[in-house]
Amino acid sequence: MTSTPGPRAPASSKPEPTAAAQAVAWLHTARFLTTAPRLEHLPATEVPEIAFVGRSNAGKSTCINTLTQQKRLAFASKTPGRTQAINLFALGKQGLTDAVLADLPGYGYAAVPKADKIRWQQVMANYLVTRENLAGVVMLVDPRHGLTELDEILLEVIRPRVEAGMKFLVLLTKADKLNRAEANKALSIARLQTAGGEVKLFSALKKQGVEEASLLLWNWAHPEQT
Ligand SMILES: Nc1nc2c(ncn2[C@@H]2O[C@H](COP(=O)(O)OP(=O)(O)OP(=O)(O)O)[C@@H](O)[C@H]2O)c(=O)[nH]1
Ligand SMILES: [Mg+2]
Repeated sequence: MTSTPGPRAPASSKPEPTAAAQAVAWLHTARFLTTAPRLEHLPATEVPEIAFVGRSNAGKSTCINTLTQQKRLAFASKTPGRTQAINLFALGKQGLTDAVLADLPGYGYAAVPKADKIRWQQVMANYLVTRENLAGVVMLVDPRHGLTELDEILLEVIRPRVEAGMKFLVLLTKADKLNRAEANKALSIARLQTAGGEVKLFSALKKQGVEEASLLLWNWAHPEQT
């Protein structure tokens, strides 16, 4: 991203940290806020909220841990379906919350009973349609699986909000498992499938895409300063 300036450096005689470095430092302030088994248990928030959505096991919780540089803020696991509630994390320096990250349960995990699956799809859809302060959605896709049917449904659910100005980013996760040709192919297919939306490669293992994603999130949460 070269077009949108990032966080402003504080006035000081020290060399100014880059916008990306400040965005990364801002994400590191993340702390657990609350967990809600159902939508109606989620507290209303006053600040911009950024939700991480995607198929079960896509790497949402790992992505949050990587972006916030914390090992176990969000629960990541080899077992799909690990995140079963909506978990909120507060962001902001000096204990002042200026944004919230939401780790949502993954969808599409085969072993989940059908009734639970449908319930969760409804919770997700409700959240994405009704959550008032939702400023942006990060959709995580494992490019080795491509977009699943549920990803497509979710895209349709959020399309009106994206058209109304909500921010949207697709992260192709586990990019460390792709070679360069596969990565380029995955990028172009995802760009087509998301109608030209913003798509980036991400690897928690190699810390690929961390600065870019951090800057975007900072900009989403501070539109008045960008
Ligand atoms: N190689 C590699 N593995 C990753 C990466 N990100 C996540 N994983 C692995 O993928 C598995 C699932 O990661 P999670 O972060 O728990 O996935 P999730 O999307 O939160 O899953 P649910 O909570 O079930 O929806 C774990 O074994 C992670 O270690 C990555 O960038 N590279
Ligand atoms: Mg998770």
